[in-house]
Amino acid sequence: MLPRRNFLQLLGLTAATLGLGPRSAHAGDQAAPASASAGPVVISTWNFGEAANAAAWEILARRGRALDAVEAGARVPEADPDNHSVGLGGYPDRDGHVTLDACIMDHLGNLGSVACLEDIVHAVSVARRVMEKTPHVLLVGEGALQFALSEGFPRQNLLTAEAEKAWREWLKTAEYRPQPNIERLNHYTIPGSVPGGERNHDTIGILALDHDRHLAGACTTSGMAFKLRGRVGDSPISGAGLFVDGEVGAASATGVGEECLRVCGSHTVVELMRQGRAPEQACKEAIERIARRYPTPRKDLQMAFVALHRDGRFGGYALQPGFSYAVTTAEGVRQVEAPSLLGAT
Ligand code: SD4
Repeated sequence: MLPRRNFLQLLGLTAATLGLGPRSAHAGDQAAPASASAGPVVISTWNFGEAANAAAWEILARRGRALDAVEAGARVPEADPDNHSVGLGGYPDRDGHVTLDACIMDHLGNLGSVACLEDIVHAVSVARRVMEKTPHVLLVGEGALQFALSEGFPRQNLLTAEAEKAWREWLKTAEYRPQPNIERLNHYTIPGSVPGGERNHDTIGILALDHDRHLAGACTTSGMAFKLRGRVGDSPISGAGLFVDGEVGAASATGVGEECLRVCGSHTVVELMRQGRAPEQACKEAIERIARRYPTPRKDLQMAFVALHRDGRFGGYALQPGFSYAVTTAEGVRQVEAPSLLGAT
């Protein structure tokens, strides 16, 4: 009988292609040597992520857990009324209700999520309670609210005057049309606002690697502005808006959640890393999978992924130009403009 290794070689398979044993290097690994960190690292979607990263870094720097770090980071935009796609101040659904989706996951596959949660600012913390205090992984709507209240979370109206004004303005045409990078524009309330300007914020996907080399991730959002009542996006769904595998890496998504859900986007990214792709390359291939559905390039929708390998490498990739993510390491914080599939066309 052939030794197992020779048998696999006969089939053209290696341990790395099977996701076994040490990962072999992919071309992308050499292509992006700058995107690595030897120590702890936290990355989060969009330009506002720096504030979230700072909260996460405080925990990582004192040798705290990645899980605590991503929760602390995600709570920053949730509490920010100027951020119109997360938590307090999020744009409502078309009937005027702010509904939140959130998810948190650790390196051991522990997972908690809430979807369509109303009246509670810190959806990510409710998701963590679901993970730690229930035998379930996902609570929705009224049940999620009742659970949150029973856990002592304060009830609060999340519809700010500014978000309500934007909603009433939208009602005049009531046209539901997701736009690329709307998160960077906030054009409903900040006329003339510059993409990437300081008051422009977005849904957050945040991934961290701690001193113990443990990974965790969180994702929290109020979803697409003026969505149909009851609509749930990718953010609270494991494998779509967020996925963490402690043996491989973590990934998170932002953009039009329906596109991500169709391809189980974050799971795809992690599986590609398992097969040896560098983080950026893994994100690129997931974006290509989304783009392939359309015979002509969709310039009107944005979808992006960020990924963090357990060895400290990270990367991101978007469908459209205009997506950036914040990276914090011991060297400090920086904003990385992600490459995009349609950037050159
Ligand atoms: C959703 N993916 O609910 C979220 C929204 C988002 O940047 O990420 N916006 O579809």
